[in-house]
Amino acid sequence: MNSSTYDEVFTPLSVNKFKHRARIALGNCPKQKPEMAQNVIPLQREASLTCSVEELVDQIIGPLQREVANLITCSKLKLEEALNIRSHREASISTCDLYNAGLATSFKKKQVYPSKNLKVLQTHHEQQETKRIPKPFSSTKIDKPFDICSPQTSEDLVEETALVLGPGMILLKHYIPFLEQVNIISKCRELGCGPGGFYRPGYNDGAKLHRYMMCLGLDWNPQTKSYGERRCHDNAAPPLLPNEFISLVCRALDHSHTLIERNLKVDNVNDALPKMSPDVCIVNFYPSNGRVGFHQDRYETQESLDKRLPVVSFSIGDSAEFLYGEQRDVNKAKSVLLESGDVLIFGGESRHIYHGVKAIVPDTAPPVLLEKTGLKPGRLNLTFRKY
Ligand SMILES: O=C(O)CCC(=O)C(=O)O
Repeated sequence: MNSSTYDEVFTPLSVNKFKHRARIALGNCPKQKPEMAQNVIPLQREASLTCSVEELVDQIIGPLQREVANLITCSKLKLEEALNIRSHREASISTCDLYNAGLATSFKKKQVYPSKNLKVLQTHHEQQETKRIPKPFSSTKIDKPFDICSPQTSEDLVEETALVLGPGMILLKHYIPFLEQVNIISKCRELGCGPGGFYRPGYNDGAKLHRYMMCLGLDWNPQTKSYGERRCHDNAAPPLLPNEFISLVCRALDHSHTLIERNLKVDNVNDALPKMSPDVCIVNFYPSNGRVGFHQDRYETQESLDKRLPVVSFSIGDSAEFLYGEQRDVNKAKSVLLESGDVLIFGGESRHIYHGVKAIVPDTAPPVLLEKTGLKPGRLNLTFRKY
């Protein structure tokens, strides 16, 4: 046996320990508990009777050595792949990437993937453990260490990415951290249950919108398509826009600027996507059958529209099928799924895109979010603008 290759990777079990285990496998160890003997595979027990303990040890180490050598090659390739992907993104490699790439970050931990031959030497307890260890060649992914807590942040659940849907139109996937989603829901609930809170807008002909609505900053009247200081139906003043909402919008815009500067060749990032600090927000709650027709947002002040200041939209809860397009014809619209934690931004050249929510996808909200907040089935949307 070539022990140097083997020693580079992990400390081998001592021959004595192997001998001890081999005796257990052969069923002749006086200390062996009866239930352990039941786990010995009969075929291997017979085979092992025909050779010495030392030969048995060699039979075990040989395949193990090959597997370890394969594991190192496989891990190196995966690490290179991970580094390449990351260098394209100009970001540093994370623990998560290393795990996804199939390589544990802690090289101190020696992980052994037992070969089939080793199974015969395992105690009952070890066999149970082995069942949970992924085999390196059946999957490229190595499990993360066990987390004793449930995922508490959106980063734990999903990876944050960004999509450019058009000029000045960016979708920040899973951007809002879990705890901020929780805070947004609880703030919207608090405001929504007070004066100027959620109601279901209707038209003079009796038709009702397919969503509940609350305005912040200024009231938006869907029937007259105009902003005002007070709501027509109950004269309530809309609640003020909470500072934490404004900060999150500004953060998302700053982040988008950085992404545009790094990844897109634009002469002036401020032209591509002008920055703004919102002063109005429409909070929509879509039940499972909620929707909003294909429309343009063009009722803010002329200054805001001329500057093509962006619309920033947060999605929380169930996912939505969002349609958007340059033309009024909904049949020519593109579709994108907006999930909990997503931030959609459209400003600059995309400020006047047509858009709408075709459908809510039921039961797609993260269960932990529902458990934590008690949010009803449906989707919460906050759409921010500069009036
Ligand atoms: O819910 C959405 O994502 C869109 C809302 C919207 O278009 C609006 O409030 O004008």
